[in-house]
Amino acid sequence: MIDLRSDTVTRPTQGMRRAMLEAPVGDDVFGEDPTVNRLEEYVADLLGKEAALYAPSGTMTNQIGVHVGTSRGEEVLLHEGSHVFVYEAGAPAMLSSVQLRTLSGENGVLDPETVRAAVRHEDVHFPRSRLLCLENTHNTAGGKVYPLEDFAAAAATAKELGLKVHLDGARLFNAQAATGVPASEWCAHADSVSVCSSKGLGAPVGSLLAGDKETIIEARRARKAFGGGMRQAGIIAAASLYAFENHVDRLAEDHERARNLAAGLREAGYEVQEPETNLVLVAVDDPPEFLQALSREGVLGTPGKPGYVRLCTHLDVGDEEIEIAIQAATRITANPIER
Ligand code: TLP
Repeated sequence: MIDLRSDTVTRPTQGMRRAMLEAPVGDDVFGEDPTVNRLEEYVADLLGKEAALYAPSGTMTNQIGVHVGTSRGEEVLLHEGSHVFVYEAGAPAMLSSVQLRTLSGENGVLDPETVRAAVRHEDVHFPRSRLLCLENTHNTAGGKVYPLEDFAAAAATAKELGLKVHLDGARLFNAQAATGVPASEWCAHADSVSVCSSKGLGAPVGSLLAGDKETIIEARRARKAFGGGMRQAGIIAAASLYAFENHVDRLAEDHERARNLAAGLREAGYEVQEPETNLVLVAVDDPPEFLQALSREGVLGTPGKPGYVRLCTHLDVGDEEIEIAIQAATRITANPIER
């Protein structure tokens, strides 16, 4: 099977496994795991933040970001297709008792005026608007980069109106690879930033939340409350550290393969959104049926935004797999699915 469902499906490389085997460990709840401490410092530096916190998943680091950025009963503004809203099982309501207000914007980008119009004025009837969540790259938009200027403008408007800003940067290094803009440039406009080592960077598990020292002290408490305090976590943190040290630059290869996949599918007659990073959105009449047909041909994908399927390139697919995937999709167009 050629698995293009997500960049989360990768297996640890030999080098990564060796780093895990050799990692010095300690009890991280006591703050005594040298590998976790090294990882947190490394990522904080990389993102230009004072501190960072290691956690099991991007969902958890996003939810910790929501938790430390809000109080009970407040409102979070975010794009209607954002991961925090669509794919996190209603966690902001469950874990932080906050309300979400979704906004529209092309490619996951929020116009500053849309943000301004959504911020509530002080009135006893209204929840207080407290946090703006932005996502880069934007998953449901098809891996679109949030242009730095637009990001800075939305964040500046939020701050002017007294809101904090959280960045879901699960694939932030894909944005860096696609544009040459250092990840830290986006982070400079956010109070908290979540990044994942388990997406394109290829680690088996692990995300980090970065921010100023005070934010991360609070985040550490929230991580414990959410059940994310881990003990000899260095054994897995070593994989994340290896991923950040070795797999950031190679993301450009995934992007090139995504472009090749898009070109091949177009040649086969599909309508494909031009990928900016490693996610390819293909328009099909009936996504579930198409995915079934594709899987019978040995290729896996997932549903994308309505009317699209998503195919994702990653560390475990090379040029040959991309070629095979194109051939598989071409066979399906040659034999239209019966309805
Ligand atoms: N996204 C997964 C699925 O949950 C949809 C995927 O396959 O793309 N933020 C963004 C933008 C994400 O895409 C994801 C994972 C997360 C956060 C959550 O990360 P995990 O899976 O570590 O909780």
